[in-house]
Amino acid sequence: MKTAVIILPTYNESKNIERVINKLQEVFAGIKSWKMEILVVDDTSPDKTYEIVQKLQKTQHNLHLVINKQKAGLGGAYLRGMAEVFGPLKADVAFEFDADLSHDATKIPLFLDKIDAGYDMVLGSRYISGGGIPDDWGVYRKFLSVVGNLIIMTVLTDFRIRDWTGGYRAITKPVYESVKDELNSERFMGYTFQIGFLHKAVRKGYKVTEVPFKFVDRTEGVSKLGNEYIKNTLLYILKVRIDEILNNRIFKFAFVGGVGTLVQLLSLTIIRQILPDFSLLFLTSFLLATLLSIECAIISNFVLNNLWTFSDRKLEASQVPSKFIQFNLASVGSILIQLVINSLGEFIFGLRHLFTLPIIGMKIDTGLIFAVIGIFIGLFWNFFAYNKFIWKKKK
Ligand SMILES: Nc1nc2c(ncn2[C@@H]2O[C@H](COP(=O)(O)OP(=O)(O)O)[C@@H](O)[C@H]2O)c(=O)[nH]1
Ligand SMILES: [Mg+2]
Repeated sequence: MKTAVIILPTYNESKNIERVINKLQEVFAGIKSWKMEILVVDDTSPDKTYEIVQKLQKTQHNLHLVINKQKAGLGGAYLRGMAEVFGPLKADVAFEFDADLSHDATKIPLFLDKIDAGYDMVLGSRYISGGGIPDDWGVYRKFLSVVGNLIIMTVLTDFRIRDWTGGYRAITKPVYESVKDELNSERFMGYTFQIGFLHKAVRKGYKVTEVPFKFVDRTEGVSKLGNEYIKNTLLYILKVRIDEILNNRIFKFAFVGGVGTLVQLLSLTIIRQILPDFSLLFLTSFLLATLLSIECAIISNFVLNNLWTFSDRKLEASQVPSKFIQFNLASVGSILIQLVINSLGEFIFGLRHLFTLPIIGMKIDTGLIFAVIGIFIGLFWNFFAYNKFIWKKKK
């Protein structure tokens, strides 16, 4: 039989802890196909929450307790708890659960059903049908929670998950194992832990789903959630999103292409200044300078793509000469593609004026349209050729 452990992080929850534990045990009584346990992670609460737990442990044998000497924040408490749950307690699933009775324990079997159905992580959600936030929350708090989640979804461009900030979750061991090392840092010790954990799990492709529940405000004790949470969350999502964009292969490819264009323009200017005027049959100094500047751009593209865009598939020194020739051929291919498309446009439509852009007065004609189409198809070809021939995925 599989084991699930409910982790209760506590800091000054002496008025709630016994009721939560009793409530959980009541729900456990109805669960037949899982072995259910509880782990309280207390940061030596000044109100001695841990002493109440120690007293309950005398009669409840599925109740465990970890005491941190120092206050480690919510993330710190959960990481400590999960290390215990998936280590010594040898469990399959860890639940995150607030000790203040805000989370509806009767939903636990629904979480377990989802895990049994093959999901890697299940989230308690206030923002899907059947879920909810308290009616008596002030406008500001409702706004913050709803808009906060919308901002997170937008910045992370992921709308499949509706409740990113909730603290009621079931996590399977593989998710924990693959995410934990990236979270063991100062930055994730507070409430940012929740969004950081979920974001990493989603990006690694784990199957995540939501179960609705109605959030109930705590009646005893105080919330430890502060304003720094809002700031940290915003900083976190912006930072990871920028990182993701900068690390995107298409972005790098486009950036390297832009650098290549600059290299080409600059080298054309320089070469034309140092090259004496000459004309040999078809080869003029202008044509030679143009060809040389294109080659400079090709070299720049080759080097930067190798070191950056495809750094994960970097070429061996011995491959460089033949791959460089292939790279040149691919570039010639892209020029040919553009020539063909431009010519087709010219033959089929002729050079026709279409419209004039307002304000800047630029004339748009069919030639320009086909040039743009040609450039895009050429780029598409380049990216395809790089992926398929030059920096082939290593097997
Ligand atoms: N061990 C530990 N638990 C914490 C810490 N901060 C908050 N908690 C617990 O985490 C849960 C959620 O915190 P709470 O203040 O209710 O946050 P809110 O529900 O978002 O307002 C509660 O059970 C708290 O006692 C901490 O630094 N250490
Ligand atoms: Mg709470």
